[in-house]
Amino acid sequence: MAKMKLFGFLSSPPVRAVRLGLEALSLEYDFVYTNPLNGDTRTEAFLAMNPLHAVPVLKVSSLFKILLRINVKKSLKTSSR
Ligand SMILES: N[C@@H](CCC(=O)N[C@@H](CS)C(=O)NCC(=O)O)C(=O)O
Repeated sequence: MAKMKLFGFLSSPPVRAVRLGLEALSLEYDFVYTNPLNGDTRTEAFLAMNPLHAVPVLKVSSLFKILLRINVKKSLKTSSR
């Protein structure tokens, strides 16, 4: 599975929250320094990932998305019992 990529900068509380979550789950990821104050979120490439031009953005593989979906469905099933 391709390594996840977290786009953001560490002064951003939402970016730090995602980072904490990834670290807590011991998930491997690459951190891609992306600072909205420098215009990094207004590039064509970034806007294709997030038209709202904000960080954090977590880029994951299609396989990870499928597994996440299965896990969410499983959790919903379990919590409705
Ligand atoms: N609702 C978003 C908000 C994210 C957000 O506000 N990010 C700020 C940095 S803390 C940002 O990238 N702002 C740049 C912009 O909106 O252009 C979340 O919680 O993930």
